[in-house]
Amino acid sequence: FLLNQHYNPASVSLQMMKYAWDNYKRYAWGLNELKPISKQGHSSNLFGNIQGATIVDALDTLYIMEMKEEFKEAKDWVEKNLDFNVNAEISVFEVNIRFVGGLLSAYYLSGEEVFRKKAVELGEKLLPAFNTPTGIPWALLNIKSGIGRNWPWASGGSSILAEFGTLHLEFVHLSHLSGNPVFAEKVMNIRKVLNRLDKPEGLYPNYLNPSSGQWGQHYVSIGGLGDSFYEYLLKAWLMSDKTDEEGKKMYYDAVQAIETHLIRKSSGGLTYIAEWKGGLLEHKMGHLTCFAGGMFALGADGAPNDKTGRHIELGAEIARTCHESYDRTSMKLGPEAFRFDGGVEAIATRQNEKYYILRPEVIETYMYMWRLTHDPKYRQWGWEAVEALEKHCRVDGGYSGIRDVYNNHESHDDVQQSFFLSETLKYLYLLFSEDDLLPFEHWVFNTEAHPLPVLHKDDGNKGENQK
Ligand code: DMJ
Repeated sequence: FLLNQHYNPASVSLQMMKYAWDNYKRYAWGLNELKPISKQGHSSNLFGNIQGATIVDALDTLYIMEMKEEFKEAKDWVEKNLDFNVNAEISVFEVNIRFVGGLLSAYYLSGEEVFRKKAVELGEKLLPAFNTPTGIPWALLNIKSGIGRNWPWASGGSSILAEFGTLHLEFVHLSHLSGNPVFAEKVMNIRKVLNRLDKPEGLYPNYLNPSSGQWGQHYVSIGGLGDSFYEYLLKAWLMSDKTDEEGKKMYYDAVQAIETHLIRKSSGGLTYIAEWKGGLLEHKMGHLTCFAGGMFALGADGAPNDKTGRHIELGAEIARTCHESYDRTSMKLGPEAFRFDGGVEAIATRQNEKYYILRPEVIETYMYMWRLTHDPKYRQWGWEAVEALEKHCRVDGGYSGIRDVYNNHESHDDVQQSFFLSETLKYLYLLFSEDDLLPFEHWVFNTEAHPLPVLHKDDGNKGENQK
């Protein structure tokens, strides 16, 4: 319906946000997520019984899109109902990126004290996760008892790189806003542990045991289990106004190793990032890995040894490959993972890798590439994604994921993920907006697309309202 009207693309993304929000409000208000086909709430065990994930994740998108009434109702809900005094075992990573990140952004954008208070209160609840022999936090924490543990499936009782490595930005801001150095100390210690360890070929394995301080299985990925660790090294440096030399060095060293050992070109000329399993390459790239195009381009400016051009080029090549992964499906939406082996390129071959759950990474990369190059193809590719989302994911009660993007008929998974509102729709809106809306000199986006202000050396302010 939206596509028949002569809206500009930014206002189409706004209308999509309104549709996602209104349906959430109507059928699942106060619950974590919406089931848009069954028209009821969806609860994920990632948040234990903390409620309202969609509300907190969506706050800053509502604010940025100037949906004032909706922002106000979301804020009222947070004030009255967001409660962390619950007996809940939660994922430290998920709660940090969605709840702490969402509250911090809402605070910095709106200046409303309630968000600062709630963010710090939640940050304090997460601190017992760091009570391990090395200070590498547990993946799971009961926020009432303070007892932590790791995912039972993780190699040798390990914590996960992308989980403990994706706390840095939020925890630095928690210290900044609370005046309590403990948060920043906890994440600086994670780096210390990592820097003491030998890294196979300069790569970071996905698994690290928090008791022994030793790597688990030597599996390396720039997608699931690894991804946002690399993102946070770069963004920690950018968020520090480029003073965090340690973060900078760790990032560019890691990219060097990734380029040498994981990045490959297919015979059809598509650049991809493979996975590494104990020295052997699996020629598979996840949808999650597609964020790396934007990351390489964002980091290009500071790349050592005249590598700026190479990093932008890598960003462009990854964007192109990920666009191909969309274009080679019937629905023009990308699969969860695609392969470069057995005679295929950028195509999912396994049934359980053919789903699309409203993920943002490809659109995120288009947004960075657009801002950094202004090549109009990125807006065009973003528009193709809008058309596909409207055609295949929009249902009567909101937006739903798809089980098989190669099929001609939609089989919906009946979940409207909270990151669809916090990331996918925000990145679309930014892709079609002017560059001075949340400019990169002043803001970095956490891995859930929540903007956090750069802590400038000289201004000593708290960054509020630099929108
Ligand atoms: C989000 O929660 C974040 O982007 C995270 O870094 C990866 N997974 C989802 C979106 O796909």
